[in-house]
Amino acid sequence: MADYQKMWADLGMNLEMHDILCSVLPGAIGDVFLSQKNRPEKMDYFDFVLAEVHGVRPAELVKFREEGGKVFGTFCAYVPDEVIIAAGAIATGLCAGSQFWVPGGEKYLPANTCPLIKAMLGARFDRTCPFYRLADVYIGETTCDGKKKAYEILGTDVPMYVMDLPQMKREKDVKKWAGEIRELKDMVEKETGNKVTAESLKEAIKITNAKRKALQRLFDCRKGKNIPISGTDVILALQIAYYDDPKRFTQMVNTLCDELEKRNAEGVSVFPEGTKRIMLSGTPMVIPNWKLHNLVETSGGAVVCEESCTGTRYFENLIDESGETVDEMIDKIAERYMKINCACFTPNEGRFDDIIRLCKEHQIDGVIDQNLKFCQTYDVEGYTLEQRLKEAGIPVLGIETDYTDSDAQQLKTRIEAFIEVLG
Ligand code: BJ8
Repeated sequence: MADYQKMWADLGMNLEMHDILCSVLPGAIGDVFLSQKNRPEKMDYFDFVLAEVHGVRPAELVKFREEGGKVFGTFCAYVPDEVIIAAGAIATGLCAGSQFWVPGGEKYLPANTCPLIKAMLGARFDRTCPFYRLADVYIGETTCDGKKKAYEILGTDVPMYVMDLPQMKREKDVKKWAGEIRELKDMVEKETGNKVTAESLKEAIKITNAKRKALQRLFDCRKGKNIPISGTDVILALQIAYYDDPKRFTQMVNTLCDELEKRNAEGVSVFPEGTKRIMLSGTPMVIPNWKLHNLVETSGGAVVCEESCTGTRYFENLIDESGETVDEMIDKIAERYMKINCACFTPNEGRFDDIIRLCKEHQIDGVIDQNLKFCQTYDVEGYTLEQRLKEAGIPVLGIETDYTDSDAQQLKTRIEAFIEVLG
């Protein structure tokens, strides 16, 4: 990584501790990404963003703020970036996927809390992540109980705004979410001093829909027998989606897709013929959590689909672009976001239907349903998911894990055995 010491110091980061975090990154990139054979050339952009993860994009955000711009940090796929973009601000993901931040979070939270939540608090309070320093306002949401309560603690250190997400999907719930988005708009307008107009919101919807279409195209490239890209590379792109400039990201994903479509036409695959096609479903895998992808793809499988918020839940369903007034557009935004099937909702039948549909579309041989330790909603939902997949004749392996490597060998053995019985 280039020298960003001054920027990090100016952001009030703990430089000593941050150096430790940065020192492990080159090794991880080499082991997980660069060691893969026959990678698409256009992954070079995503490799660069990863290598400079705490440098290039934070520097852009610093400049944006110096020019008077506001940055909003988000933690969930339900929070609509459109409203933030329409107010001339920047949205950046803040979910944390490294064990490095977990002990810091455990100073504030019970040990039996989901690692994603513990890492969120560790990243903020240890002052080792520039994105957490750069966001002017954090936007939380009432999804799982752990996150809700953690936002109260974060709110002691940073301006925290929480959206009240319904837990059911009746018509009145969609209306309620539209009301929450209207209030978010008011808050963002007040913070930025900019008005969200029909023109700016229409443009923002076009920007995010284009991003969704590019990601759908990327996943479409993985539906045929030929596998032009590893799941390990795809998960990296999805993780970067939460941080990068949306227009640039869309362009880079489309450029990657041009190469992948060419590879498919020419039969260029990153895996030998007959490699078992795996779907990873469940809790999100946020940067830098590549643990399961790496395990599956070094155990004889290929990940060809992710049903998660770092997967299809992030980009499926476009926003209907027919709205003309701000009010109409907010209704359309709410309708689209309420189609995301998170296990925080009850009932959540749509998620089972989605997974079975995706299994067919991606010609899946087996599903690995991953649950981050202590995530109750996905854990409990795993029971019904398993039943549904069995009824549909799709083999499934349930896995519970965290951000440590302590279970890696045991998981590898289980994954190898699962792939072997897929025949
Ligand atoms: S829409 S999946 S991004 S809430 S894994 S913190 S649920 S205990 S991340 Fe999520 Fe939004 Fe749902 Fe997606 Fe809680 Fe579970 Fe941890 Fe989770």
